[in-house]
Amino acid sequence: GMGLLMLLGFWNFQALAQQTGNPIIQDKYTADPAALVHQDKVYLYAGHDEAPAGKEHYVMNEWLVYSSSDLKNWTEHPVPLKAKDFGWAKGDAWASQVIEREGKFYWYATVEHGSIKGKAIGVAVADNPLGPFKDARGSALITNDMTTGQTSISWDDIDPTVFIDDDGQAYLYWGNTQCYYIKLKKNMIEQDGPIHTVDLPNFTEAPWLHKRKDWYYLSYAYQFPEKIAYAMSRSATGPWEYKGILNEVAGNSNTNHQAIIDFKGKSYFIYHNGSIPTAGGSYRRSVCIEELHYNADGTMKRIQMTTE
Ligand code: FUB
Repeated sequence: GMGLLMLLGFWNFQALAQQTGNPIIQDKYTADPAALVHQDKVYLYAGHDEAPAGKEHYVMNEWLVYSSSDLKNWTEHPVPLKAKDFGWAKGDAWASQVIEREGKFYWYATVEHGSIKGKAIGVAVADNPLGPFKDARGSALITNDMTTGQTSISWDDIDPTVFIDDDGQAYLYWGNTQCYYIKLKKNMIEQDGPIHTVDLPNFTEAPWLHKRKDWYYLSYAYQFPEKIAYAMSRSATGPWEYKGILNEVAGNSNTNHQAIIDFKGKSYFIYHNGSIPTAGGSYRRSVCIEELHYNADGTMKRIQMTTE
């Protein structure tokens, strides 16, 4: 009797572990997830944390791409983009996001600029979600010089999130300490109009813009160590109403960085933590996925993390 019960309990546990499978990538350290749903698959783009155990700073030279049709089994594909594929960049494959427009895939990515002090945002393009991606402009889309005066830091031009509204207008939000946004031209590689600033409580970095039903959501890394908080609006440009914390500090990592998607009738929150033993941590992070639930009023329920 008891033995059988324990065995059943063990099986249940195994099934759960397989189902959630966090962290979803365990043979490499992955950070700053961005996800794209395209033709019944999810494409996961992540920075590759390459810092050896004991090195407490970022070593990130390239991004990785994975695909899945069930969010359980992930296939890794060849390295789709490296920081130095932007000829004007010095390195640092920080946070990024990929979006499709008219059969082309545009990848907005943070890198360290080679000649303008500080971080910058480039855009690469491919004709399929796996790449290979190529620099679409030959120059940065956003550089530190363009936002000087807004903040005194050289790393405020990081963490792009891109979104195309129902009317076809594309927006790029980004920032560290200060959140910014611009409109993009239809070609997706040029700025259309001025840089705007957005003020959000305790904004650190990692904005992610998404829409569901009639609500726009701007989620972001909040304070440091980072929680994920969010605001809602009836438009892609605000005004934004702060709604609270969506996810707590994720185990053993100072940063947290989210992607939010709908896939096959469910919603998901994709993020990173530092949970891989024994070297995992702030500079050796791992991507995880949780189901996300919305309330009837459009607000999002707090994420229940299945690993720490
Ligand atoms: O991974 C490098 C930087 O750390 C990202 O750009 C930020 O969002 C934070 O995760």
